[in-house]
Amino acid sequence: MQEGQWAHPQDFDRVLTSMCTEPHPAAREAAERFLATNPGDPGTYQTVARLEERAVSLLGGVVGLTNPAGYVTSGGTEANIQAIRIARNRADTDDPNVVAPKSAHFSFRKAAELLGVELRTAPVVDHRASVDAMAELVDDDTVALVGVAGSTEYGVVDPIPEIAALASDVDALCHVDAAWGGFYLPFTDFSWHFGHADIDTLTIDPHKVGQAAVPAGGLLARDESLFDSLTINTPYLETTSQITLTGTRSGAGVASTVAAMEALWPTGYREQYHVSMENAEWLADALRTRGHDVFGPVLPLVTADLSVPMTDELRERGWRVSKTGNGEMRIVCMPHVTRSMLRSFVADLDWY
Ligand code: 0PR
Repeated sequence: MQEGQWAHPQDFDRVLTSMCTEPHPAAREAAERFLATNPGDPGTYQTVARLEERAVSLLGGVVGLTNPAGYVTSGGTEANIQAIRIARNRADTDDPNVVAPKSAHFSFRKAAELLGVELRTAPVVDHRASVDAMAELVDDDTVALVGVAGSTEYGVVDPIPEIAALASDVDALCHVDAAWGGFYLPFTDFSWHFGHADIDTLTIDPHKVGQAAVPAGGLLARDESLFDSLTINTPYLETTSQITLTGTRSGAGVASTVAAMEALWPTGYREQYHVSMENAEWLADALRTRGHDVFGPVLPLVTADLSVPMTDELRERGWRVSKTGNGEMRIVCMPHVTRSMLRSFVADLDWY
């Protein structure tokens, strides 16, 4: 591991697909310091347990909660699974279903399969959830409605207040997936969090736009009692119960979340939002000028109808690019994506 191909991880300088990014230097340093700590055993690892409380409090400030409940998960997948688990465990039905837009992340399919919940997906309009279409799918066995704030493929924001109102009409919980969008959205006019709508749980991932180390996801709830139905007894630990999905957890993720957020919230994240959004707008213009059909940016993410051979050629040249389910090229303007990177990307497109 000292030398050769394993000595260094990949550079980010041609990565246009990832929703992870270079951690903030303070996050990197904190992650290393807390590598051998386990927030899954807070009785023994008390320092990291206190840091997790700090992380939840900082995350609460981002998502409009004055008295936040939650924990640092292994990522958006765990947070989404746990949110659906809460909804399923609280509801009084043998045949639970969850209603989500088709654009919801595939982690909800994992949740449905694991939890024995039917996932009903509603058509979208312009890539956004249609509340009318969701309303057609709800019934007495609906335990949760999902809205996405910053969708994986197109970066759009669903009408969260309307989805929350529909959830409350059918006595279901409302979960918002802001795993990717959560650190960009505070600087927009969108209604997406606990302060804007009557939502119950929310996913926001520090290891994405939050610039913490991997793994660090976040699950927040409007009230601590929502976690009651997840309690599992842990008789031989100093703390005698757990509400998390995994047992041993990453102290590095927790510590780096606090370090990144203390360094960046709110000024650094605000600047990053503006830089990333301007980059995405610049790229969208450059692609439109070249005759491509472009969607976005709503948040810093652009899709365009680039041909498959073109995508293959770009990959040959080292660009990490991916495609949507509809075959469009998708470019995620994460903090590591700079204007000069995009200029050289467009220059390679012009060569083609
Ligand atoms: N919710 C949304 C809206 C997401 O975009 C993602 C992941 C998740 C939940 C799940 O989060 P975790 O992957 O943390 O469990 N979206 C990206 C995707 O699936 C994740 C990703 C990140 C993929 C970095 C590649 C990569 O290099 O495309």
